[in-house]
Amino acid sequence: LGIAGKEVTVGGKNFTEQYLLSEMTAFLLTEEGFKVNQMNNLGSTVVRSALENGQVDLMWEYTGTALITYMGEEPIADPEAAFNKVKEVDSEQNIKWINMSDVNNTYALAMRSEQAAELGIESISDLAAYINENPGELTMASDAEFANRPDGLPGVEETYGFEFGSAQISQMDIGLTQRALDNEQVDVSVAYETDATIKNYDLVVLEDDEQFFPPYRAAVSINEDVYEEYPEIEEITAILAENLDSTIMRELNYRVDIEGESVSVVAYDWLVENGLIE
Ligand code: PBE
Repeated sequence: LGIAGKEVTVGGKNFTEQYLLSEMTAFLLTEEGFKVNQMNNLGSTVVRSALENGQVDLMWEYTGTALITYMGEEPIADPEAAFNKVKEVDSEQNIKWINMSDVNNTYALAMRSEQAAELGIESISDLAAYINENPGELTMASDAEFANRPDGLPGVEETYGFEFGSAQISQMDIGLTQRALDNEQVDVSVAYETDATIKNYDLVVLEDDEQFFPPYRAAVSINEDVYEEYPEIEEITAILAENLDSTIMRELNYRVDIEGESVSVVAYDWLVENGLIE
């Protein structure tokens, strides 16, 4: 650190929003004279380990993910309180949390509008009741993380009192789940709140009537030593936290996932359009 000039590694996960956040952060840091490396396309626990062991210096992480999946804490419904809790717990890990945004990328369960209406399913409670009356009938598309995380399907099933058998679950990339649902290969799919694909197909998001899913606000988690060496990173990344929200994020995801534009172009255009880089 420091000897060869300002250099940092930005980490990111394996879905469009994360590629965009990583790319925007890299553009902004580069503009401020940093040499930026990127380690993208990683699963949550992998990128988290990389942050813990110093291979990754900073990344955009979600409060709910850290709280429940990394820290094993109870969910906290209030976004600020959740942010304060992850800050507190991670201060012991040499990780600092800064710049919580209004981007709330929570998990959701989606169905085709028509089938949901036919079966009378509007909420996850309705789904649970249907599955309990008709065991083994409905199938589900899930990415590997949702199928296994405590804040994913196992927790949903426990809270709502139902179970998809393992034969009913098709695991696939998150980028494929909505299409599988639309194609009638499955009846239910995991979705991310900021996904562009929900509105592109005729899908409904089931109401989380037991409020199982906590807030998943995107915020910067950063290695404490790197932060102390380059405190200006707080102001540089604040630009994103101040300007992004779930609606904007969904539009940017839409340009990549539905319109097929590249992550770099979408990230760069948006920063320029908003006067955030020259
Ligand atoms: N999420 C929804 C997941 C993926 C999208 C934010 C809960 C996560 O990365 O933790």
